[in-house]
Amino acid sequence: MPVPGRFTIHARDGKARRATLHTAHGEIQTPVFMPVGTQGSVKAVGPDDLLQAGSQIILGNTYHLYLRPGDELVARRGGLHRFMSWDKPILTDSGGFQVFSLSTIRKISEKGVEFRSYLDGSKHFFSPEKAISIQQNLGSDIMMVLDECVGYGADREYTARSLERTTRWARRCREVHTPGADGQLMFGIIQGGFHEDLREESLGQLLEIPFEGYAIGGLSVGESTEDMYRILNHIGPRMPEEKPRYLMGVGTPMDILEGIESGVDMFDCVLPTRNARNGTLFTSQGKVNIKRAEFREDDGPLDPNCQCYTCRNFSRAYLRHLYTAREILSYRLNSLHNIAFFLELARQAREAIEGGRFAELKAHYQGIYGTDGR
Ligand code: PRF
Ligand code: ZN
Repeated sequence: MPVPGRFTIHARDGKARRATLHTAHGEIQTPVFMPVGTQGSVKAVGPDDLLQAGSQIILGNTYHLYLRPGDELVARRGGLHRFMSWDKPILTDSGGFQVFSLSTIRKISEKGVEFRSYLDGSKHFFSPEKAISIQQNLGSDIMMVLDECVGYGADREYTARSLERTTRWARRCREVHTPGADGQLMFGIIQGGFHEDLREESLGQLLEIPFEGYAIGGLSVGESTEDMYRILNHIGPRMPEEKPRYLMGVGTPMDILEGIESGVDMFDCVLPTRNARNGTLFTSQGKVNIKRAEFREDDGPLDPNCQCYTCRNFSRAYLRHLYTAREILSYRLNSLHNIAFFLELARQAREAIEGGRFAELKAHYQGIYGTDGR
C-alpha cells in the first residue's frame, strides 16, 4: 500500500487537476467533495447510505467531539472510524473555526484560545498542541492545524498580526506530530483575509513548515462572491503543485467549480445537508424548493438525471408530503439526494478534467446555477 500522503496527479486541464491522495484508510480521487459529519454523524444519513452514494471521505469536528462525547472516550472506543463504523478516510477540522463561529465568549492569546462551551457554558482552552492531541485521539486520516479564521470585518493590521500567529501555531502543531506518524497527515491553513499580499505572506510562511497538504481558510465568511473568487483565483494557483489543496467550508456548486478551476482538490460544506433539511434540493435543473404547491401531485422523480436512492424510488409528490408532514424520513431522503448531487458534481469534474472539457462543464453549470450559484 502506498504511504499515506502520497499525491499523484493524473491529468490537468488549465489549472484544474485530477489526482489521487493516499491515506491510511484508502485512496481519495480528487477533486473530491467531503460531506460534513460534525458530531460523528453526517446528519440524517448512515455510513451505509454514504457508501452507496459514493462518499470517499467525510469530515468530523474537533470542537464538537472534544466537548461531547470527549476525544478520550472516542479513543477508548478505538477511534472515530470504529466508533461511528466508517472505514474510509476522515478529515477532522481543528476547532479553530468553530471556536470563533460557535463560542461567543472567547479569549485569544499567543498560547491559544480560551472559550466557553456552546453546550453548557463551561470554560475550555485549545492550544495548538491540544488541537493536535484531540485529533490524534480521534485518529483521523487528515488533521488540520489550529488557526484563527478572522471575521469579514477585520482590518488589515489585525489580519496581518493574526496570520503570523496562525503560522506560529501551525509550527507548534507540526512539532508535536512527526510527519507520517500513525499514518495521520497534517495540513496547514492559509489565512490573510481579503488582501492578496497577506495571503501570499501566509502561504510563504507556511511553506517553510513541511505539511502533507495546504488549505485555504477564511473564505465564505460573509464576503461577496467577487471578493471570494478574487482571493481564491489569486492564492489557489500559487499553492504547492505537488500537494493536495483544500478549500475549507466552501460552498455552492458554482463555488466548487470555481475552486477546481483555480487548482483546488478538496472541498467540504454543510450546504447540501443543511439545505436538505429545510427542503432546498440541488438538481441538474437548478435548485428546487420541495415544499412548493406545484409538486403536490407531481409523480416525477426529484431529478430525472440523478441515480440516487431518493430519485430512483420516490416522487416529488411524496417528498413534498414528507416535508410538509415533518416526517423524519424527509431529512434522510433529501440529505441523500443532496449529498449524491455534490458527489456527482465532483465526479463530473474529475471526468471533465481527464477529457480536457472542464471549461465546458463549468459553462454548463453556469447556465443552470448562474454566475455565483446563490
Ligand atoms: N479555518 C478552519 N476551518 C474552517 C475555516 C477556517 O478558516 C472555514 C472558513 N470558511 C471553514 N472551516 N480551521
Ligand atoms: Zn437524487
